Amino acid sequence: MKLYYKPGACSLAAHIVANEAGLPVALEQVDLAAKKTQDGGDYFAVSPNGYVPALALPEGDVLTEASVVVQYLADQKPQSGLMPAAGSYERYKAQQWLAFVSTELHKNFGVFFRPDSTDAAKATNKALLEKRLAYVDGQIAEKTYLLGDVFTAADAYLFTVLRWAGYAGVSVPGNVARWFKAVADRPAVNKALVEEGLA
Ligand SMILES: N[C@@H](CCC(=O)N[C@@H](CS)C(=O)NCC(=O)O)C(=O)O
Repeated sequence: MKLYYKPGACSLAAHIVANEAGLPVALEQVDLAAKKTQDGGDYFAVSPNGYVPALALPEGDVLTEASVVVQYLADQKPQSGLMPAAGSYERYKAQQWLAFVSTELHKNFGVFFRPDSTDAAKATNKALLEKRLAYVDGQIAEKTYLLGDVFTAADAYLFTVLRWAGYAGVSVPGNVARWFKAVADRPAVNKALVEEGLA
C-alpha cells in the first residue's frame, strides 16, 4: 500500500493509523499546489479530485476520503482496536465521530487555508468551530479517548484537524487540550509527526 500525503494535512490521520497498526505503508509526498507527486507524476492521474489522502491498494484501486481511508487501514489489523468490529454499536459510535470530524470540523477549517477567504468567513467559521469544540469538550470530560479507554481512528482524525487550531486562531477548551496532549504523547503519533517533518 502507498499513502499519498502532504505533511500536516488531513492525510496525517491515515499515517497515524497506519503507524498505530504497524502496517507497512509506503509514503509519497504530494505537491498539492502543482498537483505533482514526489517523483514528478501527475497527481490527478492518481486521484482525480487532486486532494490527499489517497491510498493506493495492491489490487490497483485507489481509496480516498480521510474518514474511510482510516477505517480501511484499521480493519487491516482488527486486533489493534483502532476501529471496533463491524456491526457492533461501538463501530457506529466511532463512525459518528469520524463523520463529525469530517463534516463539522475538517471542512470548516478549510476556509483558513484558502487564499481567497474573507475575514468575515474566517470569523464565522472560528465561532462555529469553537461551538463544536465545546461539544467535544463535554463529551470527553470523563474519558481518555473519544470512545473511552481505547484509542481509535477517530482520535487520529480529530488530532489531525486540531493541529490546525493554532494557525486558525481557534481556541481549544481544557478537556480537549488534555486529550490532545495524551494523543501527542503516543509513540506512533510522534513517529508519524517525525516522518512528516513536523516534530
Ligand atoms: N473530501 C476529502 C477532502 C480532503 C481534503 O480536503 N484534503 C486537503 C488537505 S487536508 C487537500 O488535499 N486540499 C487540496 C485540494 O483540495 O486541492 C476527504 O475527506 O478526505
